[in-house]
Amino acid sequence: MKKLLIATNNKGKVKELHELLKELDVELVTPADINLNLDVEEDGATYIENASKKAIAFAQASGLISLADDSGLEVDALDGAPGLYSARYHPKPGADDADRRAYMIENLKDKSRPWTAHFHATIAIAVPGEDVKIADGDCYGEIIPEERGTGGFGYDPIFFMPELGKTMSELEMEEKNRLSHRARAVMNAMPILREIFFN
Ligand code: ITT
Repeated sequence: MKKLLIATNNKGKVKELHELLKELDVELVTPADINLNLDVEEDGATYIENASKKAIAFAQASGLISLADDSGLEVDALDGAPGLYSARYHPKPGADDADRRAYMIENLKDKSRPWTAHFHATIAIAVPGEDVKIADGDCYGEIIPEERGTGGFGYDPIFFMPELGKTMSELEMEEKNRLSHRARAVMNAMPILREIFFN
């Protein structure tokens, strides 16, 4: 069976992508499965550049078809920040997801609500020796000042989805995987993946 490497070091993404990519019916492999320890510097100016860089680096290091995700949270009252820099959105090195959520709320507290925001995900697929293929997805909601829920990762506990009356952390994984930016990006990537693996 052909293999697809889920090219990310983020455990939350690995879990979600594993579920989302199951229906493709190829063998899914994580960096840990093949003892691959690779940290790619994310110095691109766009999600596409960073996702492509990660997918290419993992494909080159493993020889496997590789799928990377570059994503972020864009908050309107913060002029689209942290966006591309969502994983590093804190002045102190060593900060974790909880520190970043608290920092975001601190930066928003004097701005009028609702704090509308959206998640964006760009997926890049690298086939060794071929051009990178891209797909993306978005998910709209708002930031709330208190944490709710225990699921997901990153900014999920403060990302509220008004039409559901729940934060992303309060969704079952199956529900997040129908509605999220990453779910939409994977859905848009499916025809590309089917072409790569089955044509
Ligand atoms: P890899 O590069 O190894 O994939 P990373 O965490 O560094 O892992 P990104 O550079 O794409 O990945 O950073 C995206 C950040 O955006 C992530 O660390 C979270 O803080 C946030 N984020 C992305 N998707 C999210 C989601 O579904 N729920 C909550 N936060 C999310």
